Amino acid sequence: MIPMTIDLNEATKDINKQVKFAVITLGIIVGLVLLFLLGRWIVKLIVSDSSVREAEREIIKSELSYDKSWYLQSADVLYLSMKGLTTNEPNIYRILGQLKTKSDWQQLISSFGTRDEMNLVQWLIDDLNNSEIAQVNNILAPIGVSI
Ligand SMILES: [Ca+2]
Repeated sequence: MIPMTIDLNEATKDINKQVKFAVITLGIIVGLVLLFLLGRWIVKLIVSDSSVREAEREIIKSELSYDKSWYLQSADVLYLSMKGLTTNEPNIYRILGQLKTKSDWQQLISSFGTRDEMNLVQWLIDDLNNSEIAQVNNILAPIGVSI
């Protein structure tokens, strides 16, 4: 038998169920995306921080060519040179060219720390193209490091 009237209560319940289902599904999808982004951010931070700490451990204080403020100031200049759409490559080459020892490089990495979830090496690789990275490696070669 085909019912001749529609039970409005039942129809409303059905729509409510569908809306509820859609909201829950959407909630789960948004939750998973947020979890993925959070996870990626945490992994990035851990990777960045562990290499900064590794650099810190290897610093030989007697092989530092400048006082602490120089590294901090240079780290700030490097950050400002890379941050944003454009990049000031001459600034980068000039500062890296002033490093005289491997400890200078490690102290610079330490002073730079993690900025926007990336350490100095990650920033350089992220910001420079291949020929600029090659140029940086040429500059760093005499002190025995590369990016
Ligand atoms: Ca940039």
